[in-house]
Amino acid sequence: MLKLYNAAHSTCSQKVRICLAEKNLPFEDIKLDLGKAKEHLRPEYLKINPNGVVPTLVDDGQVVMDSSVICEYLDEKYPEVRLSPDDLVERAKMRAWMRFLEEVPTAAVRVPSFNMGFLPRYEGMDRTKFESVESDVRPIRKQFYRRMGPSGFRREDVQASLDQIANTCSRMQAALEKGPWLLGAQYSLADIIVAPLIDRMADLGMDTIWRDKFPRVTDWYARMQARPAFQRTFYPGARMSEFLTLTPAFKEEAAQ
Ligand SMILES: N[C@@H](CCC(=O)N[C@@H](CS)C(=O)NCC(=O)O)C(=O)O
Repeated sequence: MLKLYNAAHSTCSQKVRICLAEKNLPFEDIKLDLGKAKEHLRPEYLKINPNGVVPTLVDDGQVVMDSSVICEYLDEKYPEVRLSPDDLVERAKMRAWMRFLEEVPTAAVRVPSFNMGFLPRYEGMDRTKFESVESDVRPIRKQFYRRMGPSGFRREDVQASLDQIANTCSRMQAALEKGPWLLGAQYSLADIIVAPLIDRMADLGMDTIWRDKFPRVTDWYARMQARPAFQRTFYPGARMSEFLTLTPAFKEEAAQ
């Protein structure tokens, strides 16, 4: 039996949930509260994922971490529904997309997400308290939280993130010339892994980044949203805007 430790709104969890749904794999859905309860930082969870992040997959007692790694693992272990090309060169292209998506937009999307969604949690907290209860308790995110601090990322940081997301959309627009998917005819893990990032930006009201400039991204996103696996992943409560009051700050940069 597969077990997935995850959070409803976590983009990295959503990547794996889409993959599981595409493959019709049943799993035990273990939800962790990443907010007040910080269940992902408890000793019992850190034993299985020392990074203190979600998702983590446990397959028959074996732990697999990191969303992209989990997706590749699932695709290799359960090949009935294939989400990777057979051709080695095409598969290398998919992996190059995956590395790019981890390095560039996955990291970039965190910045507006935190500024617009999570910041109200820290309102009125001084830096010393913030560092002891929020940043320094996170095994791999201490520096990220310190950079944000209790009053949020600076405008330059937000702008740099939005530039990286625009860069991602520009690459998608070029790749989708052959379409309908990033690798052409073949729907793959590359589409799955970028989908929650695009969905988060849309949820934050920042689809202005691609709406006029990169119309193939708009069409691709509509194709993604029409897939049953996407709909199963984004159940009610899976979007930030449903449970947080988003601060409108920095929206104007996206519109430029
Ligand atoms: N490289 C990891 C990153 C996972 C990650 O950053 N997860 C976020 C949610 S999307 C998290 O658990 N954050 C916890 C925190 O900020 O303390 C993966 O792809 O699984």
